[in-house]
Amino acid sequence: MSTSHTDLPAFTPAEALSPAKRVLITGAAGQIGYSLIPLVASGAVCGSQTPVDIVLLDIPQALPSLEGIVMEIQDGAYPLVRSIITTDSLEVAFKGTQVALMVGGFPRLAGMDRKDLLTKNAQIFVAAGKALDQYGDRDCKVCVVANPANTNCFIMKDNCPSIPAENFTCLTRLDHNRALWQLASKAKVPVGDVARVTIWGNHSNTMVPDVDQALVRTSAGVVSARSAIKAAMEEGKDSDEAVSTWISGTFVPTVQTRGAEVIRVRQKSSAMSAANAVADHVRNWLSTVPSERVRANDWVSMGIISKGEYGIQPGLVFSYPVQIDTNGKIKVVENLELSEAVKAGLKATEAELASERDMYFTIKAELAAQQ
Ligand code: NAX
Repeated sequence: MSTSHTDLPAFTPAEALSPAKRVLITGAAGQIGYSLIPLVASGAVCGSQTPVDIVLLDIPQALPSLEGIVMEIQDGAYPLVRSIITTDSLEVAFKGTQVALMVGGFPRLAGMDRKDLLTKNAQIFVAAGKALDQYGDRDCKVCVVANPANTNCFIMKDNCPSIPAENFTCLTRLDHNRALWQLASKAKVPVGDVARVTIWGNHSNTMVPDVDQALVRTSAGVVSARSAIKAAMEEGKDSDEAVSTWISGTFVPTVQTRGAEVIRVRQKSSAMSAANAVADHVRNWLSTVPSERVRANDWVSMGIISKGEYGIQPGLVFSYPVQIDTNGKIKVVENLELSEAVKAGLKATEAELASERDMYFTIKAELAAQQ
């Protein structure tokens, strides 16, 4: 085929694109930021048809490094990127923000206990919540990544009364994806042939990975996870008891402690898979392209503000199995029959979240008394 230089290139018609979104990434100069920014720029986060105005926030010392990242975004020549801003100002960062990816936080240093860590991060998320309340888009969608993710999300909402509670979420998709892979590999199927796994509760070691409702596509058809695991086990070891032992003794602790294991092996935390999980979480929620949403008759795990589903205290940010309609409305999958082990796990992870929330209320009172 020959191309005449007088023919116009096939530029994407403007009407083929969705309205642009202003996307804030906090902690943009950090490890996850470096893996996440190209995913935002390429459309893997907000959807492949959605242009983005990218806003990168970090602390003042990190601004020079952000300038280098801006050069790299420019050099990526991403067709969806309309503009790039770097800042250390909350006002600039949150002005008109439509998607807030809250990655920046204070790391756990040697000798810090949970309350010290929560105090440092509470200050960051109180300020972020207030800034979003004051400057953000009224329908801004929030995904909190920085740990303690569920409670940081709780704190942000507590300081942002003007934006609906259903817009606040935290990331448990990395745990969900880890569970998918562990189950697929045990059942000896590709990961895309696994559906309906759930992560319940806190993004911490008390999370409850649950495969009781999971389905696996095998050569024998679509079967329960337990049947698929049993069929893939060595002959003679393929008992129901062996399946239960693998789930409680290998699968659950592997998923719960995977983050620490990656640090042990890689000597750095799991930034690439975390960024990929943020992309999955937000794209499934916000993309305008149907194939980029949650698969029909499947679900994903998200930390959301509980309305009391499954007996959890309302207001806690709790990871549930969710489906998302075409308007981006997140709905908990209800009426699942839970095993006694899962029910007990839910109580324990709920108790941990309630204690983190109460610790925050103490910190809030102490901060108020100092003013
Ligand atoms: P890094 O320490 O590499 O980056 C954090 C960035 O945040 C730094 O650039 C720092 O300057 C910035 N920062 C600190 N205070 C800030 C503030 N007040 N405003 C804006 N930026 C600020 O950590 P990274 O590996 O990127 O991890 C980021 C967070 O994700 C951590 O809290 C980590 O624990 C959490 N994670 C959460 C996961 C989840 O599934 N929810 C999994 C991955 C990760 O562990």
